[in-house]
Amino acid sequence: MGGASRILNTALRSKIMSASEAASLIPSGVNVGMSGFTGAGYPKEVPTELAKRIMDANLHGRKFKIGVWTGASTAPELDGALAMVDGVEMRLPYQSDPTCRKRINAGEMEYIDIHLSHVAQFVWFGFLGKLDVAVVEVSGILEDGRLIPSSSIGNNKTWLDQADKIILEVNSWQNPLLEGMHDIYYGTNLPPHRQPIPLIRTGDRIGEPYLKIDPNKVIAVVETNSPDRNSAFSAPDQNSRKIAGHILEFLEHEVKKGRLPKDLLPLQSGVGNIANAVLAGLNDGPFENLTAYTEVLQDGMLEMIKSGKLSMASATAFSLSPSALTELNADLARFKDSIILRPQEISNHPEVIRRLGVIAMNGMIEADIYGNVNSTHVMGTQIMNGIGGSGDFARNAYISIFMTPSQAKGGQISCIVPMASHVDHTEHDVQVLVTEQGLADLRGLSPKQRAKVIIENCAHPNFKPLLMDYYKRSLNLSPGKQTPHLLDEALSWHLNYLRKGSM
Ligand code: 0RQ
Repeated sequence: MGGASRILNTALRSKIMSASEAASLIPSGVNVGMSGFTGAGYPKEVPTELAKRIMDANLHGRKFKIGVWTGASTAPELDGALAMVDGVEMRLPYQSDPTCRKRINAGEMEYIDIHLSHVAQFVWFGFLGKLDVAVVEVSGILEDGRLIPSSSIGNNKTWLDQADKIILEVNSWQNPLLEGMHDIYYGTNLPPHRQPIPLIRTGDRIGEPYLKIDPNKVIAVVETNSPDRNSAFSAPDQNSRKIAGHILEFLEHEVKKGRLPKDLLPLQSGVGNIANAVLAGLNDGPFENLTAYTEVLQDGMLEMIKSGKLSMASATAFSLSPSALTELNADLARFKDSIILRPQEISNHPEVIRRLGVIAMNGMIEADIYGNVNSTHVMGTQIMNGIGGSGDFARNAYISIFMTPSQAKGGQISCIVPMASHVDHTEHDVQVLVTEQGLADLRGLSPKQRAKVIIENCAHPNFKPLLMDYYKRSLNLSPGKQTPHLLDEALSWHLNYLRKGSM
């Protein structure tokens, strides 16, 4: 399988063992920091072997659970396998796995939804308890023991530094040309000794291409040869294309007004089909020489690098469909100079995002008429994925844009509601809302002015009269006129759907 040639350090070569032997070194009750970010660079075999051990323990009446900390979402071999056997006591900071989601919403798995930029420093501060084991995929080990990172970095630097024990998966499927693409910054001291992050442009390199470890902490090295798993994007539908169109028109308007330069400012784009459609729109649009300072590099950005529209993309992970991944790997030398992968505390660093003036574009579940955004909870109580990096970017962006189709579940649910059933991004962090119906520019508007623009521009015609009626009656009857609400009605808006049994 050719993996051996990727482990050039003799001491670490002597620790090669099977995934099942390595998994047997992870006891119940520990916190495990795993690599993995949006389906890239996660360990492929040790978690699956661990899941088998957990199932075996369960069959013998023994409880076996661990804490699972990652960069962000992973894949069926990690989140899916461990959730299936009910092996996760506590999950953080982001997931998007259906089995995991089911367990969390059934109350069978604890989950902490954390801003992605917070995770590493919370671990360094000691806020989350002890990290016992790191299980990290790398694409190679140098003679001197330094590690060539894989297709995501996420929190790997922190896991390797903070864990007592390290298990490495060396995946020979990963393209050897990844070497040199990473920029690992080792300068994040703890307060009160923090220094400014010396990153001024998206393409700046401020660290080194390799991860450093204490080789004595390594308890196992496992050779693997398996692909990253990501699902394909669906072709942009009519709604996504309309949303993309509104955003492009807005950006052109901002350039005309002199509020954005002709080559815009660094782009951040969330995950999902709408985000990808916006990138496709930008690829066909008038803007040249664009850059991205984002956390995931998805298909749309790869297309933009190919076409020459995007000259530099900084991220912490790839999030590519299988066909885009094949294309990237076939031609990595060509893409290499335009891509930098960084630890997620740098890709999502508030200081850097604010300095660069990032244009943030993220999906949402619902927004209320005053501009509060729910990115995470369906009907207020059921987690979808998590806040991910959306808060890191929204709070600190030059312009923060949130987008969604105006309706969900075949038109049964309005994504514009009187009062958001859960708030991830407050009215203070949201400058623009977009649906296929139109765009609401909320800058400089008071809550009452925002309500009119949001209902008028973004709500679906099927819900517009209901929302306008709610707003007008609130204006008359609400005790406070700053952000008028009829609290009992606001709550029953969601309850009505729940009662109908449509959720
Ligand atoms: O569920 O597939 O079961 O029908 O939510 O909705 O419309 O496919 O949209 O894929 O863009 O996801 C907010 C979840 C949107 C995503 C969210 C249901 C809908 C469907 C998905 P079904 P769509 P998207 C960088 C930034 C937080 C993290 C983030 C997300 C499913 O964008 O996770 O931004 N964001 N990270 O039917 C009930 C509503 C609904 C609803 C949608 N109002 N009520 N259900 N749905 N609206 C990346 C990272 O941080 C890693």
